[in-house]
Amino acid sequence: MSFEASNAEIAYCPRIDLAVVIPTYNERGNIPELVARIEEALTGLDWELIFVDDDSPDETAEVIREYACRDCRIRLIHRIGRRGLSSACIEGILATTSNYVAIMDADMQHDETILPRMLETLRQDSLDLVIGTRNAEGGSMGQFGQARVMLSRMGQKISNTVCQCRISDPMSGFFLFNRSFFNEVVRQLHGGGFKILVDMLASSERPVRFAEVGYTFRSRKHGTSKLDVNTGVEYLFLIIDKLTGFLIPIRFAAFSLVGAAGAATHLALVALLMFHFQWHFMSAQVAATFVAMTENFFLNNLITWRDRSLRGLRMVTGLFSFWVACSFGAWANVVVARSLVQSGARWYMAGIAGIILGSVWNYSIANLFTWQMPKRARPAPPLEIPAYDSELVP
Ligand SMILES: Nc1nc2c(ncn2[C@@H]2O[C@H](COP(=O)(O)OP(=O)(O)OP(=O)(O)O)[C@@H](O)[C@H]2O)c(=O)[nH]1
Ligand SMILES: [Mg+2]
Repeated sequence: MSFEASNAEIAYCPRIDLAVVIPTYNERGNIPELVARIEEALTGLDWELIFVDDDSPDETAEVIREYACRDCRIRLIHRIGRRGLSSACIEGILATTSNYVAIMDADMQHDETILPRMLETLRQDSLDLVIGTRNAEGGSMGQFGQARVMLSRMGQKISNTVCQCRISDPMSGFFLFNRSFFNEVVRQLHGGGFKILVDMLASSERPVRFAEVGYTFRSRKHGTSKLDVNTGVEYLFLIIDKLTGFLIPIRFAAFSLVGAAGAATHLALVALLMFHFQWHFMSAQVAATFVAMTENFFLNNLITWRDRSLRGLRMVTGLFSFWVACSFGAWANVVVARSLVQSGARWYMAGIAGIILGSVWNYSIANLFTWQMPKRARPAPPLEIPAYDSELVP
């Protein structure tokens, strides 16, 4: 069948003025009001709303699916075995055909009523990006606590090291952009963490044409914030990634740094046990190995695999599997180093080869087994979906 013929069979394909991509994780309480607010704010425009949910335990996806069944402008991308705000946004953006795309949060902190103005500004001035800002004229941090304001300012200063332009609110998660700009940067995106705007700005190879529209940041309506220590670590990883230009795989770099900390602990402990407590070398070595492996497990749980962090019973089983994996790694390290020395290699080259092999082994096994993505089994509470009375819904 020719392309023309198959084209002719497509009877109607509505033009979309604006796609709004909303990442969600445990936001079921916010969905009904959010949908109603966006529908009201975008009256007169042809829009679509794309939710990207990471299999929220509170079954946010089921609530969204109910809306999507009743209104074809509402769509759901339900990701299983994946986590991450930025990667969810990227997937949502790639799923729409709209030339103009907005990103906003589900918790109603972003003021949806400025979306039409943002779109108009972008179109009129042929810009790449329009950012909803809390730090310029017409904007405010609202009820945001002092500590969070300081944190946001710090993040803003750090972002200046990688961004191509000076914007007043790079920490904003509320912005609207032209698809052609996204296409330019998409292959350079880091894609991890929370700060997709910084990622996009830092990935551009030319100065970005942007404008800012002020708004007052509101308080979260329902649910809880997903911001935690990990978010800060992920932000630093994004910055390092942008500064080093993808040279280092971030998770492996974190694993290696944790490993280096473990090696330091190991050596210090062996010295302490031998020279202060008069232990025999082998006993000191065994004790120090277990302490270092345990320290590494907890640091990796906190930093390296922060997105799959183990808790409760899974933490205990994870620790055992990590011990087993690392014991094999240590064994492989010694065997390889010994056979290299026996075949004439210098001791330090053999040592380095053993360490590399052991580390890659430990990393792979930990990634595959200890911190594998969990399967969700917990049933969510029953759904209570309010009536949806859009005039436009058939
Ligand atoms: N799909 C997906 N969405 C996420 C993930 N983490 C957070 N989100 C969503 O991203 C948006 C922003 O998350 P928030 O927890 O509100 O973070 P924040 O706005 O930076 O922080 P607060 O000011 O404390 O609310 C919300 O809509 C979350 O539901 C994730 O791992 N996957
Ligand atoms: Mg929020």
